[in-house]
Amino acid sequence: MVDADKKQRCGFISLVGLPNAGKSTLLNALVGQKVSIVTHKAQTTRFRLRGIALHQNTQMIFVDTPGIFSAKTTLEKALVKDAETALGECDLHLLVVDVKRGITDEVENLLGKLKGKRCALILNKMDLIQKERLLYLAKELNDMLPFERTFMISALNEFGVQDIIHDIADMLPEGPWHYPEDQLSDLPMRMMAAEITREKLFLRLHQELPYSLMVETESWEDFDNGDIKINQVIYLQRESHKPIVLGKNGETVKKIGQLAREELTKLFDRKVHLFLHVKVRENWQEKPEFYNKMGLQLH
Ligand SMILES: Nc1nc2c(ncn2[C@@H]2O[C@H](COP(=O)(O)OP(=O)(O)OP(=O)(O)O)[C@@H](O)[C@H]2O)c(=O)[nH]1
Ligand SMILES: [Mg+2]
Repeated sequence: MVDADKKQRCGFISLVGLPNAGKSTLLNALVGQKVSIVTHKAQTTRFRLRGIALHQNTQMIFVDTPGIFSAKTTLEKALVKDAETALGECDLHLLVVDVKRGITDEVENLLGKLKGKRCALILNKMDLIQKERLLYLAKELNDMLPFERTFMISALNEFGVQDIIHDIADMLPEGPWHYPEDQLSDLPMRMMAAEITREKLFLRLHQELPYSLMVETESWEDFDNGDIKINQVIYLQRESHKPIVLGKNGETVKKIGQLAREELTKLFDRKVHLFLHVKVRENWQEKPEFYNKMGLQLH
């Protein structure tokens, strides 16, 4: 409940960590609705996106980011650069660590980048390890960087998530809210729709293929009866990927379209007619215009 006599607070809180740590799962749990796609594969998130939660008079703007790691390809470098932007922009940083994987060189590298900033530690996936190991990790990581708070959670089971909201609200500065009270995300619907299709592609396709494609919502039509017609293009890097994405008699892309349509229908609470078109753009990952479409920068 909003207390009219209490001053408003508002702040930006980054969710940073290695790929696959559970940042997007946590964002969705914090917001209470799916705003960021999640898969079991690393490097699912491709750009910063905001999810908004309210606690009493505080508006908390969580910024989900791509995982930070030692990037090699052009796309990977753009993802990491985008994530690192959040380190300069936010009032507070939540370092999300997958406790099953523990403290790796890349975690240590990230701790270096967080030095001197306001940080809290999120030990995620606590459902996967013993309590003694959890306590050991909490101590080790706090010895390396003194965190203002440490939370032990399971984002997947939404365990410990409300404690984060409750505890960090007071850490944010006083100031007017940035977004209307009912807004949950800054992602335009066309991009959300493209993300849902990309999630289904990630879940359905294997090896390097999901990483070498992108999805764009090309057109969106609202009909008088409430239905939505969406045309999307799936861009592939190579001609040889096309038969795999299409599948025998087009079955693979049909299944992906069906799964995306079902989820979009639920999400928008309207009937969705989704049409997927597969196009090859050799080496799109080297072309700036594709990064612009994704809200990223090439260099
Ligand atoms: N067991 C367990 N799995 C989890 C938990 N949180 C997330 N996961 C799983 O971890 C995987 C990665 O989750 P994401 O939320 O996509 O991770 P991410 O950090 O956003 O990954 P990138 O976007 O690739 O950087 C998914 O399969 C999740 O279901 C948890 O608390 N426990
Ligand atoms: Mg993610």
